[in-house]
Amino acid sequence: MRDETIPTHCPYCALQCGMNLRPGGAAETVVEVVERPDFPVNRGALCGKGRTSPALLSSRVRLTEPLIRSHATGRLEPATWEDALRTIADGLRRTKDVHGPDAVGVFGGGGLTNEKAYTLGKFARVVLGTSQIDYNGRFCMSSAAAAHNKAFGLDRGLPFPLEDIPKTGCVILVGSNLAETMPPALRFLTELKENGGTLIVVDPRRTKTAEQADLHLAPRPGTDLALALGLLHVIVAEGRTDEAFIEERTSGWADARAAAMAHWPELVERITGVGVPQLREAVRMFCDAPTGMVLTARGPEQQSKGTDTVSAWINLCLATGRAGRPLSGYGCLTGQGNGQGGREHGQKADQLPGYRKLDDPAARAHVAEVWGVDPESLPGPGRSAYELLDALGGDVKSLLLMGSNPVVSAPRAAHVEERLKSLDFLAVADVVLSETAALADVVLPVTQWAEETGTTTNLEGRVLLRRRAVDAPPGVRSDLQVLGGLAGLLGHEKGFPSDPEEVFEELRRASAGGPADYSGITYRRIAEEDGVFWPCPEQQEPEAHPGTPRLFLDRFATDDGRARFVAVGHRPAAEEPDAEYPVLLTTGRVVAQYQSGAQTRRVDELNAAAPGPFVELHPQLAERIGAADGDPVAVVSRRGRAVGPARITNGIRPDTVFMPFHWPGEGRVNTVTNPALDPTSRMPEFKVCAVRVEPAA
Ligand SMILES: Nc1nc2c(c(=O)[nH]1)N[C@H]1C(S)=C(S)[C@@H](COP(=O)(O)OP(=O)(O)OC[C@H]3O[C@@H](n4cnc5c(=O)[nH]c(N)nc54)[C@H](O)[C@@H]3O)O[C@H]1N2
Ligand SMILES: Nc1nc2c(c(=O)[nH]1)N[C@H]1C(S)=C(S)[C@@H](COP(=O)(O)OP(=O)(O)OC[C@H]3O[C@@H](n4cnc5c(=O)[nH]c(N)nc54)[C@H](O)[C@@H]3O)O[C@H]1N2
Ligand code: SF4
Ligand SMILES: [Mo]
Repeated sequence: MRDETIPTHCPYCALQCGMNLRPGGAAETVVEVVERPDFPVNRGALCGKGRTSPALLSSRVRLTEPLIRSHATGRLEPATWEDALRTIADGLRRTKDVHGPDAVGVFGGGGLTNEKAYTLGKFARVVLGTSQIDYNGRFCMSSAAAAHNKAFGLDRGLPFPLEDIPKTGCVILVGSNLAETMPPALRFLTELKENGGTLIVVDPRRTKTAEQADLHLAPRPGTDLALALGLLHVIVAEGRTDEAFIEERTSGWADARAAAMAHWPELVERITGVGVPQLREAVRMFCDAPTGMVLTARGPEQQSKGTDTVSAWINLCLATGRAGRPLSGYGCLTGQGNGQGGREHGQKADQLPGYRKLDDPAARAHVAEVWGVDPESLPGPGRSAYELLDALGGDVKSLLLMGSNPVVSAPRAAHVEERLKSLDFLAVADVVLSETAALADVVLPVTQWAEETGTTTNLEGRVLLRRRAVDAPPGVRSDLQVLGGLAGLLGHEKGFPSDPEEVFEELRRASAGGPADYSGITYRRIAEEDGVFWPCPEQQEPEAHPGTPRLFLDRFATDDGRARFVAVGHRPAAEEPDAEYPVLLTTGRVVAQYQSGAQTRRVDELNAAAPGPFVELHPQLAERIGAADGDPVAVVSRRGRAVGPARITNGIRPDTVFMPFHWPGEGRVNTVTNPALDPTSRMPEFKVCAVRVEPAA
């Protein structure tokens, strides 16, 4: 252990708050977190998860030795690294020999560093030769990514730094509860209002975030597309479009306009439940301000029409000239620690590093050269995350999983659990024995953020350096060591270094010239500059490229430089309420738990704050089913049932119930959710399905 204070970033969400780590601290942790006020994103502030993150470094709660499932007992038993890696290599090779390379699957995560995501994608394509790789980011921001690419020719979550938000005139925040999901970012909204700006929040629930709004619109879950189209209709009808901007900077307006004009405010009121006066008020607020932003998060995106929904919100920005200009634009608030970088460097089914397309011959040639392989040897695009999980035990027989816990977090989770159990072979690398790791044939204990160095790219597109601050416990290895070890056993001695900086240097070359160009970024620059925004192509000294905090100010990243309107029309959710399942279920998060809870459920302070699931429902619905506050309530869909205590509140629509998804067992809401997929992004419909709500006697 070193004794200086080491600047680094939080292991959890996409805000990637800066923190300092100092050796020592509470008895059960090896480091303590100290404020890092100089980092501009959070200026020292941390939520409870970041503050308590060192608790997970303690060996009391984590895995510290490899485990192999014993044939004799059926249980996971401690094993040596040598045996564990050999068992995995044998398992994957056997599947490949008997059933071909595409029978081996790989599943990654948006929490993995850039170096890990890059190496995992390379490992799948080069060592295994499989097309069957995807990751949990598909469940997260894929709809926004798809809409970004369509409209702007480039997908970076935010086209501007967070510090621009307080300076704009009006923000429409759609389906983001950032007061709970990124608490230090709430400051940007508070400052917006202090500066005289206005805030509109769109959420079926009156969340802590919605409480901050000047105007709260509470649509029925799954109707954001109609809402955005209705607003655009009013904008056109009231003559509030920016014709000069449309003419100079965009294409496709005529069709998008015609599509929006079919969505009369009265029709939109019927679909969404948001009144016409509120629609007009929202348009007035947004268009009266000289500048404006629309920010979306999982609410409108995790729908079977998430891509079209985001396109509709982008259309609204383009039609009003709120894009491609200072202090205006559309942005998506990406979620996971490396939700941005994790979607750029090749763990996605259709992707090569640098956000290149796997089916683009020039991209294949470039990356194949960096990898020293024949472009012909690279497989084509594979299945999306849910489709891959659904195929387990079918034509995908073995799986290597790193950085996700789908038993809790995947839609239709009981089915996914059963698919995982039907595999010939499952290997999981994790820091804890997650519900998914507990099903594995081999479990590998890996190092954590404070024990390893690596880069992440936060929701602003800012590439950051997490630094190693402490030694890992003996018995634990890094994900890069794991992949390098397996590659060696599978005949690839070279090309899989375990030193993160060495991997990053290769990633720079692989990304050079691609949409997400990191070639001008080095560990040293990141350290000196509070992070570097991509794209940052390599240029000759002394004029290094400064990085790109703000995108699209001169031109969009399309071939002709114009942003593209996409003509979209409303359609219902994949599953609408009926007599048998009359209520809408939506799902999301609470402040003290993270994702599947694999990590945060092991931290005492967080567990005390959020000990278990609950069912949020309106007093009218509670009365109709005869439930009092705290009574166990069952939420039942065509896929299964989840139970939690009733939490009765006026802050939710009477036709909707809400459950957070952080827990396994009978409170696992993903037993209930609908895996209906968006046709473009293949995002599952986590945010709306039809359910019955009843006392769980
Ligand atoms: N505490 C905590 N913070 C986290 C995470 C966590 O698990 N816990 N996860 C991180 C990750 S990976 C992500 S992706 C982000 C997610 O961050 P958010 O998107 O803020 O989180 P959610 O709670 O999933 O959804 C946001 C809101 O969408 C609303 N909503 C539900 N249905 C609809 C709908 O149909 N339309 C609209 N407009 N809104 C709807 C919900 O009521 C909810 O308040 O958070 C990140 N931060
Ligand atoms: N109903 C419903 N379901 C949802 C959502 C929702 O809103 N509603 N949101 C979806 C979204 S946006 C997301 S992002 C997913 C997230 O859901 P998951 O993919 O399950 O995400 P985590 O719980 O973060 O799982 C990460 C796992 O990897 C481990 N881990 C952490 N860091 C590392 C590392 O560096 N290496 C390795 N090998 N392991 C590591 C953790 O211990 C944990 O077990 O859930 C989705 N599921
Ligand atoms: S807001 Fe996100 S990055 Fe910041 S401390 Fe909390 S979990 Fe960590
Ligand atoms: Mo996410």
